[in-house]
Amino acid sequence: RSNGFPKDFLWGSASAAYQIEGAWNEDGKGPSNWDQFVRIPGKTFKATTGDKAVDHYHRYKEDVALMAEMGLKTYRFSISWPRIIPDGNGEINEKGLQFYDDLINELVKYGIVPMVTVYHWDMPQALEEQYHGWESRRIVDDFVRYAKVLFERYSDRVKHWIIMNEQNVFTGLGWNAGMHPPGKVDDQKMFYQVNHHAFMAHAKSVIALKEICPDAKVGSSFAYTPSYAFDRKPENAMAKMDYDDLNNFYWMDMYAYGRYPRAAAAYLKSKDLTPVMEDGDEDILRKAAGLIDFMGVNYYQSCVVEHNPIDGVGTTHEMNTTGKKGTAKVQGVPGLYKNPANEFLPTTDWDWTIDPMGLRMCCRQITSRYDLPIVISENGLGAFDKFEDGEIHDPYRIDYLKHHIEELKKACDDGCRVLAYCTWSYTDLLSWLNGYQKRYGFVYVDREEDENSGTLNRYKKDSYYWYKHVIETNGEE
Ligand code: BGP
Repeated sequence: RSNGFPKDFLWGSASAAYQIEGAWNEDGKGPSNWDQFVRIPGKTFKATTGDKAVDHYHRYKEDVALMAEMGLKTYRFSISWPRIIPDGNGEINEKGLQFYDDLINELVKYGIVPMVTVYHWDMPQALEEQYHGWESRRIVDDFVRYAKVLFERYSDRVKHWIIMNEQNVFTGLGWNAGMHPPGKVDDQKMFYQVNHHAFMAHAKSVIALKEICPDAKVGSSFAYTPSYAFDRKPENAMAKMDYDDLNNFYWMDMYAYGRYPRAAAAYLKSKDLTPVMEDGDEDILRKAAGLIDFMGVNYYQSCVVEHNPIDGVGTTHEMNTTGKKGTAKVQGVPGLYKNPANEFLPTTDWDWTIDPMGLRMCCRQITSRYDLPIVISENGLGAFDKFEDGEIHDPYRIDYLKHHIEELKKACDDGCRVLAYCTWSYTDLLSWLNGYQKRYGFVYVDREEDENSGTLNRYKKDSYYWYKHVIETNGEE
């Protein structure tokens, strides 16, 4: 018998400050690492910036009204650190705090549950200049101070908190692939050190939140890419184990258990990559692990893992950021694994594998390894949309989401405790590396790469009406 989604299931949608707000230098906001990074020629698609983004900063009321009309149960958004503390560790900017007060109040007015991400990648640029941001241990205290400002101000109305968004992505692209700030390439040693700092920032923030607001629910969101062994050759099954330990469990074990997978720790030691830790860190990490309420999962795709010889392929420093299908390259870690394409699954125009069952597998894996509740904090399809006489027909997006929701329902029937499902994204927004042409929203925004293009007006896509119905029927349709 199918029970389906729980009655109080949180049907939601998500965004991040830099990708929607704009108003990059208004009301006292300081510059972020992303404000700086997008200005380096060649770093992002057509050097698109979030200066104006989709102007959510000025249009938040209109956006929230559209959410209310849709019947959205929860809205996940992030807070911009440089809006709250412009130089990262100095004065607090009341106007920045006020903006999120207004947004939260607007959501609460319509009965939409606010789900807040503390860090979705926009760090005050001043911290980069003071001590190289995440590379320095000093960031931990500055981060926790910032997080506490948020908890003290908003936790009367905000009960769902996500501390970190995709720590694996911002560190991997920032210190290995050179595609996110600070744009470092193949700096493995620093990659693991930076991750230790981010784990400490996460852990100390979790502990602080529970002191300030014991009934808050907290976790971090992980970009989970579940894997398949290439075939039944034992060396490929072994490569899959290496992949999972180093790419998935490395983060999730730390959030859930406060320690690294043993095989990953042993690998780091053998390569002299073990991060420097301070006395007491392990206790703090374990304490926070005991306090988290859920595992946040951002799911887009699965991957294939094949053994990779020592002289095999390494990290790609290029990605398909144009939407020209078939331009993505295979990447891997020499001596361990590589990730060839999966010929059994279709792909998006940006070469992301489409695999709805992978979402159910993520939930099953988390349930058996950690037995934690799960928040699906992102899932969605990036696509080119066509605007025709005020209408946007996006059956491909409906199809993508429909199949993922069906698999999520099966995960619930399997006994996984799924609390929420947030699509990426609510309105169209800036895709970090792929510009505005890669669209994810239920709500179309009239703009292109050029800052002066378009009216920024909002239009409902077909998927908007479809998701409204999904919510009304609690996922039965
Ligand atoms: C996740 C990020 C989001 C969002 C999404 C889509 O990694 O948390 O911020 O951008 O991916 O990715 P992209 O914009 O690269 O298509």
